[in-house]
Amino acid sequence: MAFTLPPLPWADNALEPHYSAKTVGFHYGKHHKAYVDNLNRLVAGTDLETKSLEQIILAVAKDPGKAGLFNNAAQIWNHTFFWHCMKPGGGGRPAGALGKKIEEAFGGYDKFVEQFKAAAVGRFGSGWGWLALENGVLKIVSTSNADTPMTAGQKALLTVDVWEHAYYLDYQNRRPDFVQAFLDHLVNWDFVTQNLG
Ligand code: MN3
Repeated sequence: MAFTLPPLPWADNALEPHYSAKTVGFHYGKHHKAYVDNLNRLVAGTDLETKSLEQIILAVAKDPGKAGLFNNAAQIWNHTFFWHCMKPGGGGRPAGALGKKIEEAFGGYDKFVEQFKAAAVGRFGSGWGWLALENGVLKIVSTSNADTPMTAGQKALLTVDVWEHAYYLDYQNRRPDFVQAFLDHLVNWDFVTQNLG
């Protein structure tokens, strides 16, 4: 198998009560795993078998004939990144240099929260909300379905999955409540700092 399902950075019940073991079980154990299984099937016997996930994503992003490859590769990358964006006891206002950078970029932490929520909650259908870096500037963006900032030349710093499978078991249709809980209780700002480099 060319690709494997990477381990979670925490126990499956570690994010409770904000993100349940049941959601993690389906989201990671079924959805994320399915993207890995699909990609392995799609690359088997092709020259993409030996490429990295990032290489595959960038190679097929603009090729409509390879949407299946792109969707599965990008979803593997997005999900692995998303798990690391959360930690038990996370969330809230980030401290130190990152907090200052966010305040300067968005006019305060509350303004950042407002804009991040608007992007994540306002994404019609399935997709992702992101904090990303473009030419050294912090930006909030949202992407549709499997789309991922690297194909737009942006470096991902933080993401929240707003596909229904990400929150429906815990929050049903209340996407805004999930995004709020993500920001208040789950964000791993240490990981965001690492991504800033
Ligand atoms: Mn998902």
